[in-house]
Amino acid sequence: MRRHYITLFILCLFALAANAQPIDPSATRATVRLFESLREVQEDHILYGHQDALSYGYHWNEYHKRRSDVNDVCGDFPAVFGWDVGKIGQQDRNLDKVSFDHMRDWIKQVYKMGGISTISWHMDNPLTGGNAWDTGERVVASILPGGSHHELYRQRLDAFADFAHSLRVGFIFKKKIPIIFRPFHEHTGSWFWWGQPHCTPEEYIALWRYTVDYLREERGVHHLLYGYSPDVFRDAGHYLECYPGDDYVDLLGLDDYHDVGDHGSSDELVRRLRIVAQLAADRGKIAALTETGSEAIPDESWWTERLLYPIKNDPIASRITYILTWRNANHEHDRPDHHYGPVPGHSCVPDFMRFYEDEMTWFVSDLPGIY
Ligand code: BMA
Repeated sequence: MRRHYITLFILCLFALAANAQPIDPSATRATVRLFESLREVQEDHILYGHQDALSYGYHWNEYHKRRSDVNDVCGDFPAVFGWDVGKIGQQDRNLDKVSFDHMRDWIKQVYKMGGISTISWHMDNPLTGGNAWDTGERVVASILPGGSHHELYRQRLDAFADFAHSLRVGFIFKKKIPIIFRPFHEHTGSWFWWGQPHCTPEEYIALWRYTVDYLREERGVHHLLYGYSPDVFRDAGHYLECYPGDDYVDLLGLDDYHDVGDHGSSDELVRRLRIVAQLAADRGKIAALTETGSEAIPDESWWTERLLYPIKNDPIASRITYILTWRNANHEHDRPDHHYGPVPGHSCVPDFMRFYEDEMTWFVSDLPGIY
């Protein structure tokens, strides 16, 4: 008898998981397909992603339609491409000088290649006019409905909604390009104005829910999957402290540079990813390592020994759908070695090739039709 109950319980879990769908009941077909494809991928593969992959690379920033350091190294493109809309609606280039017009073209290019785009937002501080790292004031309360700077926040959301609506392909029947949208990331850290020390969990959750509701209901944006991506956290309770709820999140992420850096341990990365992947599985969501990397990659075996093998060897952590490493800055004066992806000729390339050739990692050419 007991065995029947257990079987029934497992079947119910499968049924629940099979019914998993994006939080937006009006999500476009392609968005639903992306969500489903990512849930299928998680069974056996991990997609590789790179921030600003097409925009510029280490020591180059002239415009190319389809150039990336990753492709220069291994002959394939990432499966996931990260973009950032910091300064949207304020100027025609983002905070890293990427033109929004070019970004739109590249996002279309990614879609045509069969890849996936994800957007983060290093949003300037609406209260002080400083940047995302300007944490001086209690900003979140001021931009919630009724707050002194709510109107300005809405204008920012309008600028983002306009950009999102412009991401479409096709001639007569235009199709919107699905995007994994990852606002207010790394809030368990103290460096951004939306970070945990600068607002209460209630305020953070209210801001998140307002943002989703506004984009969905007021602006009719129905091609986003919403990603929640704290920085390192202690335990499941801490991870969920600012969680906006299952009706507001599609993807449970983790931004973790700490555990893969000089003073971290991959065991801790795996411990945290197990928590994230398990929470996601329980809720019918997707899990991902939404940001990571080792600046300038001094460890020649970083890609496999520090990142891939520890994750791959764990049955729960390996259920994440993608790993995104941060950008390869274009040799900026103040940060000459600010790169997290591979670079031709770099000492990590042989190990990156092992990462690339591993049957678990998927690049864009490995992707089946995901939309
Ligand atoms: C940070 C750094 C900054 C950059 C920001 C947004 O981690 O790479 O130089 O401006 O991300 O891309």
